[in-house]
Formats: sequence, C-alpha cells, structure tokens
Amino acid sequence: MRRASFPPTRRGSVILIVIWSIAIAAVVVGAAQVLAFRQAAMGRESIAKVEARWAARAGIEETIAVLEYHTEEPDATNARQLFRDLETVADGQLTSGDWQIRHVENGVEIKGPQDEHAKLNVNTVTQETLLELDAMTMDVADAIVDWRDTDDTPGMMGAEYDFYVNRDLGYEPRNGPFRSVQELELVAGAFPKYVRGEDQNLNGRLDPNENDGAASEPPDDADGFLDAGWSGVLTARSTGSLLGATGEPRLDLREGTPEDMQSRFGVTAEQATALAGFAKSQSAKLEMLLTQDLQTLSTGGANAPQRGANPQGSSKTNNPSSGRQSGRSSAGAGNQSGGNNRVQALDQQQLRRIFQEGSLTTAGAPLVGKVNLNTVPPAVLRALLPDDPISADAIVSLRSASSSGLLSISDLLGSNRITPQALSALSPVADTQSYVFTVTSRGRSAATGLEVEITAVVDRSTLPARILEYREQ
Ligand SMILES: [Ca+2]
Ligand SMILES: [Ca+2]
Ligand SMILES: [Ca+2]
Repeated sequence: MRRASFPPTRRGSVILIVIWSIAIAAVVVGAAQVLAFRQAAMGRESIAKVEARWAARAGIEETIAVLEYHTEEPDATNARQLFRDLETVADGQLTSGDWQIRHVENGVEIKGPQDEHAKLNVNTVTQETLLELDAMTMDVADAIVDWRDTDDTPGMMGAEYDFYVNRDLGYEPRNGPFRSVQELELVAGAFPKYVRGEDQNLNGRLDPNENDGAASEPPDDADGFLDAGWSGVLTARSTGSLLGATGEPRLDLREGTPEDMQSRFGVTAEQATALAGFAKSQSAKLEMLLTQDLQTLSTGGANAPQRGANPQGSSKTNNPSSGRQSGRSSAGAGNQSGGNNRVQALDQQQLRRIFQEGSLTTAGAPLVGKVNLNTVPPAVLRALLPDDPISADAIVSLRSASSSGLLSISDLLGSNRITPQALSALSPVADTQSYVFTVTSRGRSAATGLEVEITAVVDRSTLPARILEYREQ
C-alpha cells in the first residue's frame, strides 16, 4: 500500500493557506459577532426605551383618568379627595416596567403631580406681591407687569417696547398674558438663575445635575433640596372653571331666576330676590358677599368702593344681557327688596353654596386662575398678605384642622383671626379648587432599569381634560 504524499514544499504552502483561511474566517466571524452584539444591544436599548416610555405614559394616563373623574363626579363635601386619589396613582407597575409621579414641596419630592393652583398666577399677581418673592427687585417686578399689560407706557422702573428694541434683543414685550413661566426669561432682568433656580429642566424634580454643586450646570448648593426659583411659586397655567363644585355649570347671579337660585344655593325667596337685586349692579362682585351683608348690597351697597386689591381691574362693564336682567328683576323686585323688611343674612352653608355653585362674571372677562387655599404653601399665602401674617397663619391652621379641607373661600369666615381686609385681598385671587396640574412621570424599564421622563401639563376645567404642554426626556 502506498500512501499519497506531497513534496515537503507543497505541503508547507497548503498548511499556510489553511492557517490563513482560518485566520480570515476568525476575523470575519469576530466582526460579524461584534456587529450582532452591537445590534442586539441597540435593540435591547430601544426596547427598554419603549418600555420605559410607555410606563411613564401609563402614569400620565392614570392621572388624567383621576382628574377627569373628579371633574365629572366631584366630591363637593371633600376638597382633599382629588389629591388623595392622585396620590394612589403616583406609583404604578406594568409587566414591562413601572412609573413614579413626584413633585417638590418645600424642596422635598413628594407623591403626585404638581398643583399649579398652589402657585401665584403670573398674569394676575400684583407688583406688591411679586416684590415679596425671593430675589425680586422693583425693576424686574415693574418689567413683568409691563410685559403683560397692553399699554406701551413703562412702569416706574419697568421696560416696554423701546427698551427691548433699543437693546436689539430681537423681540418685543407681549403686551398680553404670559403663556408659560419660561416666557418670564424674556423679561428684562428676569435671568434664568432667578426664574429656574436649581430646576434647570423645569420638571419640578431634583435631578442629579441639579444637586452636585459646581460639578455641572446649573450651579446649585448640593443640599438635597430643590430651590426652583420663581418657577416654584409662579405659574401661567392655572385657570378658572365654568363648572361648580358639584360638576354642574355655575349659575350666574345675573342670569339665574330667583327660583334657580333658591334651588342651587338653598336660599329663601327673599334672599334670592335680594341676590338678583345686588347682581344688577355692574360693579357687583361675588366676593362682596364675604364682607358686606346682603341687605346693604341689595339696596345699592354694591356700588360702594371695595377695599383691598383687585388685580383684574373692573374696566370692562359692557354686558350684552343687561336688558334681559332688568326685565327679570323688575318682576321679582316689586314685592321685597324695595321695602324696609330686612333681608335675612346669608348663613355659612348658603354662602358656601353660592361660592361653590355661583358666579358673577363680566362678559368677555377671562377666567382667572386662582390659588387654592388648601394647597398654597404658607410662604405664598404670606406673600399675598404681607401686612397680615396672623391672618395668613390662621388660614393655614383652619385648613389643617379640617379633614375635608376648605370647601369655599367663605369657610374663612369661620375664624375670627382672619381680618375682613385679608378676606377682601384674597377673594379675587384665591379659591378652593384646582384645575391644572403638571404631571412629571418617570417610567422605568423592568429589564434594564432605563428611565424615560414625561412632563405633561393637564387642564381638567373642561371635559375631556386637555394637555396644555407635553415634554419627553
Ligand atoms: Ca405693556
Ligand atoms: Ca429638575
Ligand atoms: Ca439645593
């Protein structure tokens, strides 16, 4: 038997070719593997991102569902229920991930969305109240008012059209309402360090870069508390609502018949007629019922000047329905309010229902976003009542003493430590309802821990609730 054999040199070159082939194959396989791993990793990451994103989104949806439920089926006897229900959906889990909704109160993160009605509305806040804010100066307060007022006349130290144009800033003052708190940064002197404080991304949460001292932007004091600057106390989002505390459209005292008022407010026929008589006056405002008695108001007392601040102004006086009212009121007024019989004063329950279910609007006037007396931080309350800290503190103790919270601004009449002046100052800007919330929901993928955050500003003053702003990061 003869074994096939090659000459030594040929054998060597074959071995070399084989080794080379193996080497090349190894390189090719290796490269393919790296590519495959990279693609798989990318795939895993994008799956994780989708999981985290949908978890965050689920938190937003759950919150919207709670907000809409409370608009449709409000609990008029408990001002805290909405907030309790929001807290129960602040954490949630899906099979592929979970979410967390938090906001900051006194620098500390707590469960649930941010109530925009815990802040002052930058479109109605007075210059005096602005000056109570940290780091606010007279020139900036004036410039903020100039930015939103319709005229081109600068306040004492303010800034109007000429200021912005002369400095070639590329924009002019809006001369209309601020649309967001970010817009404040366009105002002369309102630098981001004041507007945002440490909350650089304006999500109402303390992010790692906002708590590391000078290591990264923004500068912060690394103390574990979020100082959100003016964005923590000012909002452009809060709004009023045409719906009352029971979910029915509010009854306008100028439109409703005495019979309507009797059934909605639980007042007597006599009181209803007096209310209609009071509402006839163009200068009548609902809050006058807090500080003056119905008898005085129904016999022309509404024309007396009112004490206290009135940031909305009362210049708009045209009312297209005045003809209808006078016809209606003359039908009811003949028998009672003209005579000398004193109209019975409104009791606390009646006042509460009038403030919960009634309105006294000027045609065309915008719905004012008011602070919610149940959620407004004590410091903001004191900014609204700078000369009257005793009343401010009395409001805080009154609300803490009640398990259901304050149900109407008229509940403040229950404390003799709250002065009538404080009531007059607060009544145009304070209420006991919240309609707009900023929901910052952080979703996390269960498999990889990757996080996606969604911030949505939700307005529940009408149904369906509207998303006013939506950001993802
Ligand atoms: Ca202006
Ligand atoms: Ca932040
Ligand atoms: Ca800090």
